[in-house]
Amino acid sequence: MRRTLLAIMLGLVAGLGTVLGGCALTRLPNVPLTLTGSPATPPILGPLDGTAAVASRADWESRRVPRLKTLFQSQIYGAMPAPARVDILSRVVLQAPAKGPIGTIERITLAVSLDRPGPWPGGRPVVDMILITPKGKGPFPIIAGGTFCGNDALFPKTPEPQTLKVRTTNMPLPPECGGGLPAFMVEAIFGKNANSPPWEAIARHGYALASWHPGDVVPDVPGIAEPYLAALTPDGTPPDQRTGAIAAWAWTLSRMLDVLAADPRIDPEHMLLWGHSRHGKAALLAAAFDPRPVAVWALQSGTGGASLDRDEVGEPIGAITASFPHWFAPVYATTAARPDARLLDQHQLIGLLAPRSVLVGTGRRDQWGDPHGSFRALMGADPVYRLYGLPGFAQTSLTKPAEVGPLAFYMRPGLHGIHSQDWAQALAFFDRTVPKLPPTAPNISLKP
Ligand code: GTR
Repeated sequence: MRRTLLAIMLGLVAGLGTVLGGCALTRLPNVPLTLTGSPATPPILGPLDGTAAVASRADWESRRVPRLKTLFQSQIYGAMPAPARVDILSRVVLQAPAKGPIGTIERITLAVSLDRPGPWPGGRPVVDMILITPKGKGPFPIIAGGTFCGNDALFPKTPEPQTLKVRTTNMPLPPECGGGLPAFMVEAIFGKNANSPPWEAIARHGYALASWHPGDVVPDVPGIAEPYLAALTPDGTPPDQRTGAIAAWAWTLSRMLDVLAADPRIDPEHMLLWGHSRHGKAALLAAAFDPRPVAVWALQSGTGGASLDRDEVGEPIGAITASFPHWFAPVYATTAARPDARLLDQHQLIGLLAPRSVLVGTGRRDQWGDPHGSFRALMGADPVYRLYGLPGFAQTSLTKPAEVGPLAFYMRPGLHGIHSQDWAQALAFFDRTVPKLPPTAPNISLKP
């Protein structure tokens, strides 16, 4: 009882902090509508760390891609955990609404096998993945990603809550997700889709959705995350390159794709990733290391995501590594005061996704997320796409996303959050850039 009261009080304090933070943020000014800042450096095809400039697409793939993957691990995100076997512990069909476009809602609980036991209950990471498929037979293209408050928050207004017991893991949720802040306030501050993607609209566009809580694998709390990170770090990794939480979450996304790719209802050729903010960083990193996602939508992913870091516009490296030391390899913090020691910037991460589709979303008052730095990161990645004979980043407006090519950017009004218009942009982008199978059910249309 006392623990419950304590949890409620902690939730209220966290909730109040969020409200006050949200109120302070509403005073942030808009960023300009004309681009500011310098081009991304180093040039993406230029010399890197003593190696010669990239001469061709084959040269990019055989020499530069492996070098960049090594450097992103050793300089920023820490060592990626090794691929691992995934076991399906259970599949439970949850009741789907009878009306509307949803066919099934299912909870698939996965366990990932590691070489040695770690601090998770049972010794290995267990993930509750919610899979929502449209009506019809499929196979469906799938959009996969994590949400901040996990699966309980996915169905806020469902009339049959007892049928939607969506969590089996005992890993903690952030305190502000424990009921401290009523859902309507979360939506008012962080947007209608802050915790719950618009799964009906997604299904109407013909996509399945896979959702999970990244805290199931690494709790998003400095200090508390460390034993989990230590357990995921490959043997022999230098301590300053231990796996960071973003790398761990990215690796888990790949383990989810392992399961989804083997599911007959899912089209393995059309798997897409999405993520907001810290989870947008993880979605980009996952696709940089895993060739299977054909498209990524990163919303307000900022520093360590789709924004350039070297210019220190938006969230500085010193600030992000002080607040969230568990997200990155410890070595990343040491470059905060030494911009010259940095070999990389985030346009090179986006370049690793070529030739696949990338949509970068930003908010005009989300200065911390650095909208202009994200636009310049896409410009910096463009030459790699051109090696593939693609139009690259064919966009000049900061607000109107490109209508051709695999790279696009948008800047909507407002702050940090996930609004219906963000998902509308993402679905329009996915519909445009990801050719889908013809619909298998007569009642599903692929267009809005
Ligand atoms: C902020 C952090 C950002 C961003 C954001 C989020 O506090 O500074 O880098 O990731 O959290 O994930 O909502």
